[in-house]
Amino acid sequence: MPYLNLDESLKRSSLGIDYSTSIDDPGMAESREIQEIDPDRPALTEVPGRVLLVEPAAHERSWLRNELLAGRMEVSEATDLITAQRAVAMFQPNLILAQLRLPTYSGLELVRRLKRDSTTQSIPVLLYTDLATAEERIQALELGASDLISRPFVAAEVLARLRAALRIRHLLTILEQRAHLDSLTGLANRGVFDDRLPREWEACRRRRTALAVMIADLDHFKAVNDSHGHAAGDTVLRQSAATLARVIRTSDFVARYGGEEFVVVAPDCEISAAVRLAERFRTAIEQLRIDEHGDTIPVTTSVGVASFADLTRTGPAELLRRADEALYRAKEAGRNATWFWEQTQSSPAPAVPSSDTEP
Ligand code: GH3
Ligand code: MG
Ligand code: MG
Repeated sequence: MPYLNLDESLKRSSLGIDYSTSIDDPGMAESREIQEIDPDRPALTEVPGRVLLVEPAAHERSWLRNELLAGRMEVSEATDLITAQRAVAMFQPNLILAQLRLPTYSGLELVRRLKRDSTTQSIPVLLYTDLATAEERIQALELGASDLISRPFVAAEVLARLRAALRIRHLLTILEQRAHLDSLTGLANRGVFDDRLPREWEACRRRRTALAVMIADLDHFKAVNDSHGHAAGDTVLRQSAATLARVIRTSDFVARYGGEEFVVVAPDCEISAAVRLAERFRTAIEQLRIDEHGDTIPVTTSVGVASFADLTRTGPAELLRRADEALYRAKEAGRNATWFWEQTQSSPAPAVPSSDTEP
């Protein structure tokens, strides 16, 4: 049965998408990963628990481990803050159950460190101890611990609290991911693009490589809705998005920019490669065959691309403005065309139509 891979989600930080690592590891296409999340499956109680148990006393650890295993949790163990941090990296738990009173550094310090790190901050941490003071309880919650349980407790209560924390984390992950997702096409939405473009700009500026932006706008799309209905229009949008996701490189980022507009951010991409990408998309759209009640809906797109090689002189807004201006010129010149605007050009120019289909 497919289920939410919480480990994968948590690796992507509390926001579900870890932009800092995705820039260095641009093979990540979060829009496609996001679609794998199915909020209705499994029943929330079935989300698998991978618990890191942090307890210095061997007999306590052994008792809790057996109870967790009996509660069908996967368990890894640590005895103090240092071994716990190591285990977090190795085992990648989706829950941590830790004794408040650890040798050298306390459980509070463990919480502080985990919450400071974007790769671990979304892991729920439940602390427990014999007699927590009110001050400790307050501090634990303020640092971001999910709970501070006082002993004596029965194992069933600990398991119930762990499952509750897991359920909340699961729901938060879904909400975080949905907030980044265009629900019609499954692509990243405009908000993600707005965050992503300046980050890719910075990454390419540091590497001294070119950055390209492509904006595509379907031609006469209003007429598609008017002639074939809104549902058929939606199908065209979904298929266009899938086509675009297929023709880009894994290092490129794609989003739905607006109604019938899509945008691609292509790092390390000079103008000639950007134009080839645009032409691959334009020709793939031209060749789409979407049938509606026996009619084939004609679909074409106009595309504007811009690529800057020197990112020290200006900013991402200028790059976007040029891609948009190039798109405008493609529309003005009759549509179903790619126009481009390189940094050194004084105005946009039309691309020679290409039949290159290799990504
Ligand atoms: P142009 O070639 O100049 O781009 O013409 P156009 O008709 O594509 O552009 P216009 O901006 O006039 O119309 C865009 C249309 O896209 C109007 C709007 O109803 C439609 N649209 C926007 N979002 C959606 C959507 O989610 N689903 C559907 N079916 N239509 C949408
Ligand atoms: Mg438009
Ligand atoms: Mg349009």
